Amino acid sequence: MIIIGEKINGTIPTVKQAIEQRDEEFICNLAIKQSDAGADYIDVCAGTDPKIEYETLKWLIDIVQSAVDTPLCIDSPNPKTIESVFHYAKRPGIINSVSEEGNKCDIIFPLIQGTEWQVIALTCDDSGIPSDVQTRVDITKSLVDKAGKYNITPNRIHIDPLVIALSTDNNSLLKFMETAKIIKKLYPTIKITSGLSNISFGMPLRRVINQNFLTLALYAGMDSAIMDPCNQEMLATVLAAEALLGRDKFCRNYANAFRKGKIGSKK
Ligand code: THG
Repeated sequence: MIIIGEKINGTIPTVKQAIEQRDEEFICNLAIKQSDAGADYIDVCAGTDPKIEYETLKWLIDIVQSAVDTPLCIDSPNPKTIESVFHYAKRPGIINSVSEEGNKCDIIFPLIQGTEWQVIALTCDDSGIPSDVQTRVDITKSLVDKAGKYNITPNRIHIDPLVIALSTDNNSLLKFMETAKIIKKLYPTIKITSGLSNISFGMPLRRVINQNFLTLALYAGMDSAIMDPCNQEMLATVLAAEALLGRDKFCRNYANAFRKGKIGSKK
């Protein structure tokens, strides 16, 4: 599974403080720790007031790139912000995200046309986040069609079906699995992605729900996830699930991660 490290996000209180204090070392450490833990991409999200989002995101991008070679996942709700910081990225990464909301597609797709950049596409539109499978599939089709006009092929698209909290919709995971199945049948090379913590909102023992969600979502064909790779329990769940699903020859990744102390070395 492709791991997108989530920890450089201004909505996390300690990161917000580091941003306010322009604490480069703190951000640098988060980049190195996630990269060492196995992050394939580093998500960078300013999470600030839109007025200072551009300068904050540029600052974060510069620090991450000075610390690690891991490609970025540029995370902003504002396509104009993404457009303005895009050229500071040294290597192709992932844009997080595009959707059917407003004019997002018209800005993001031309931006990555002819590049190796990938994009996370959320299944939402101007009427919000759908809770049913069919609307998610319909939005996916529309997004893939629009991307195709810029020669952006499905293998560069990660569909994020925007999982609703299980406490709000008891069929949330089942709908995620059904959505993933239909989308993969339509576009065999497309990727399915998700954040891993929305599912457990409002429930006790959130980590247990998150880990079980991860296992079942992997079985349903999830290809990438926005997660904390420094969370050893979560990383162990990824590696265990992949081994159990026959995606880890001789269980080598699982065994190596244990041997190197990436899993099982602390509680
Ligand atoms: N989909 C897409 N992008 C997203 C999300 C998504 N970007 C933002 C968010 N959801 C994913 N990012 C985070 C970042 C931090 C946390 C949760 C989601 C978080 N972190 C805690 C911390 O660092 O203190 C705990 C981390 C842990 O150990 O598990 O809560 O859904 N496309």
